[in-house]
Amino acid sequence: MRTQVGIVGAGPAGLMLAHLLEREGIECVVLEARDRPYVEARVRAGLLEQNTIDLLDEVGVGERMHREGSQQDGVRFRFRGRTCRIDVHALTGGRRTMIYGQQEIVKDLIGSWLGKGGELRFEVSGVALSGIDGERPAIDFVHDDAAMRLDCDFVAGCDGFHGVCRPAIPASALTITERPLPFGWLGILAEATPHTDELIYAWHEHGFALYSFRSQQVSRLYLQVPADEDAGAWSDDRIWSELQRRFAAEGFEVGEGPIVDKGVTAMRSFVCDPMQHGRLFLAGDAAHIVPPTGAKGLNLAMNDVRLLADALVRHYRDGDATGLETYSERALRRVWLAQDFSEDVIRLLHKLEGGTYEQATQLARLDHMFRSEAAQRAFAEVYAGVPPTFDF
Ligand code: FAS
Ligand code: PHB
Repeated sequence: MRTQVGIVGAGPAGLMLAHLLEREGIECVVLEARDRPYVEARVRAGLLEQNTIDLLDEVGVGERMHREGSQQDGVRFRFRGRTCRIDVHALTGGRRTMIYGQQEIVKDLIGSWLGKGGELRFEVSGVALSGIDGERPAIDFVHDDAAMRLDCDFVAGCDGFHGVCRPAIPASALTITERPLPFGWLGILAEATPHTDELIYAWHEHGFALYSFRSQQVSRLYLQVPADEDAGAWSDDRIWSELQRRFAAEGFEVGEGPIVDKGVTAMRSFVCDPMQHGRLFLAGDAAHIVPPTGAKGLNLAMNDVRLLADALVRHYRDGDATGLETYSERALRRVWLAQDFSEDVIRLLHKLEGGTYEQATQLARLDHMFRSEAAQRAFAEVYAGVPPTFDF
């Protein structure tokens, strides 16, 4: 097979890149290791920045998001029975966020891509890259028991953290920065009516908690737990009583219901620099992992492919290589800002060492956030996603 851009991975990054290239007349083929039902059922992110909302609209797959998603004009902090609401919409000149499950985005992008006759091979195996240092990279893979080769001009490594693309780059060519974090999140999906219409980030002596949701019938909640915690050690009753404790406030109760999914997500930060080697360009989790504390993982993946698509268009349309040459540096600028923001939410709301000094400084910052419009504006700007002009 032959194409212009070979895309490995049909997650949010790979599928969005395919749409952005196709609309500019650039050919591409997407190769995915898993089957369609699996990738469309994988529960992950849920909070979309304004930039991601705009990108989904731009490529024409935003309709169901606006119909079924929950537009968020603000976000709330809960601590010691007090609630501080940050009016993100007002403080950012009209930008906002959206609650819409990542698996729904993947469903919309796959449906749209196949609907327009886009090339997407599910259940490929043995993916191996060659020639990425030269002008004619190729991707070897097996599909339907047949060995195949995809010749291309560029390879987009959108195959996530455990993919094969980043490891295809010689370790000596990369600087890897990694920081494991000393806690995890116990996340649940419950058939329970959410008792909030905006996200609540909670500070509690016992540790952090997050109240999110997926619809008026489905709640998504998280509890800070030790990194090696076994989700099996948490009965449903224990989960609900701990959530009630951490969100406690006058006249407020967490809405309970059958828990349909629960699991512990380990937390770490990981950055691979550069995000490019020869004709191989990495995007999304293939190049970086941010702890979900700032809800930036999915949004960074979308941002990477927006920059990469723009760079590839300038290459093919204008013969201008500057976009490709500066892609990694520009993408990493936003990656590091997201790392800092995610770390900030950890420092502000998570129990690390514990003890008086940590608690008192956290509560002082929360109290200041409560009283200072400047502090709220600074948080709101990055929370909603700094505008795309930041990347140029
Ligand atoms: P993905 O991992 O989504 O997609 C990569 C694709 O490549 C997968 O479909 C995989 O099957 C495929 N692939 C892998 N190896 C391959 C191979 N050899 N050949 C072919 N295909 C291959 N982010 C947030 O912003 N907010 C959150 O709340 C949040 N929660 C999360 C919860 C969990 C449990 C996890 C794991 C992540 C969470 N994230 C969250 C981060 C998450 O959303 C990622 O940032 C996002 O999935 C990144 O998208 P991609 O880079 O497309 O990678
Ligand atoms: C979610 O809705 O799953 C979610 C929202 C915000 C986060 C993390 C997860 O920071």
